[in-house]
Amino acid sequence: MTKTALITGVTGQDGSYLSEFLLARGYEVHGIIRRSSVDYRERIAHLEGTPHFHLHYADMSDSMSLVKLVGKVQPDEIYNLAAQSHVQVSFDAPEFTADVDAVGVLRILEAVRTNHLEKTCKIYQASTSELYGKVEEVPQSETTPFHPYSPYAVAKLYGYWIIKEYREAYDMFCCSGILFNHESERRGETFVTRKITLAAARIAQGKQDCLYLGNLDSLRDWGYAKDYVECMWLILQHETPEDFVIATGVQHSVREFATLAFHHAGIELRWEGEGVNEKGIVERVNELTNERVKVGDVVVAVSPDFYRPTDVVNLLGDPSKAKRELGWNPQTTSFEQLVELMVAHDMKKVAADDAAAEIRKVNLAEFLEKGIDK
Ligand code: NAP
Ligand code: G4F
Repeated sequence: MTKTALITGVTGQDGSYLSEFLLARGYEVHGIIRRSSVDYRERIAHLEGTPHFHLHYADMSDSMSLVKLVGKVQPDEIYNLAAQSHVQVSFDAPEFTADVDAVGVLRILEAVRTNHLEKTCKIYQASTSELYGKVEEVPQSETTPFHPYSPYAVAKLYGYWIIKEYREAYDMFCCSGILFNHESERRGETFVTRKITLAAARIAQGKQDCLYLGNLDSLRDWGYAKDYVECMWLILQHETPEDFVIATGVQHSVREFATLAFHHAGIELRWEGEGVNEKGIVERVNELTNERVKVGDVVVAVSPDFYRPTDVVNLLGDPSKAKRELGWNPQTTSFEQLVELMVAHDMKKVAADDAAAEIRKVNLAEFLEKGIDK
């Protein structure tokens, strides 16, 4: 029997990998897109027009569009991935973040109930390690208390609890995957990993002088997005509806990520100074590095513009339950392989892009992340 899946957030990093994963398993895949003045659907462009892949206009802030679409598609599984997913942006747009990331989850649940699908349609909710926030223990597991530490995390906490509530109140098969950070070649360009891999590639090719970052000490448990979408599916195939932590169980700092990324781009870094005065300085370059890059150049600096009002600094997941009950391997792609594949991708991308366009992109990315009033 062909299964039908509905994915919200299909144009995002995870939505694109999940679409590929489900199509390969014979699913009929429907995705929600929202109207914008530019049609930027780079991550799913290769899927558009292929059989079994369908796109529909709707919006997480518009209940009626969701009710009508769920009724039309009659999904067996809904993957609710749509969100305003940038933590720093949630401080600038907290109300929008709450509407989409919190009430949006409720709208999906009610759309399923309104269409009388609550006994047949399973729902996956994209929950997050940000719920642990100002962490109360390390590592974090399914039993660790939550302490959300941003408007994004508070909105996602509502999503987590409303999923649990509908599971208990209406006996629905709805679950949260508490996913730790997962990255890829398709990661948005203002998340720290992709910002670093793109900048390392641009600097090595003489197209950018310096990368400005915020808190270099922040610790994350970084996995590969392509490995993580498998878990979303496994969670919905599990016999009983339960919540799962999905993580690698390995932790690194932003500084370590940057050191390794520059290494793969051909630049060895040494670090000098502390806090806002810390600098990443070129120690050695390989023979492929652009001649503009000299030993002693400062290529990484700290800018307080990228500090957050409250920052989550110690995330490390314990994936034991997912390993045991879902048979999932958290080490399919190691941290070292992840950094290498992201840098290799961005070295090619930057080489192919026109230099002037690259400089415009650096300026735009910094402008967008700093916010217009900073
Ligand atoms: P992403 O790349 O930022 O994608 C977010 C998706 O949500 C995009 O398709 C976006 O559409 C869509 N969206 C945003 N607002 C919407 C609205 N009002 N109506 C309809 N669609 C809307 O995020 P991701 O990294 O793939 O993450 C997927 C989900 O997992 C998110 O819920 C995120 O919060 C959560 N999560 C991510 C991580 C991680 O490390 N990646 C970890 C834990 C949890 P546009 O393309 O039109 O903007
Ligand atoms: O890459 P980030 O922006 O990701 P963050 O805040 O951890 O959120 C991501 O992962 C969550 C799962 O834990 C998801 F729920 C969420 O949707 C998103 O996908 O920042 C990572 C860390 C932070 O501590 C930040 O302060 O890196 C630090 N950082 C240091 N310099 C920076 C920068 N972050 C960004 N974005 N830009 C910087 O220049």
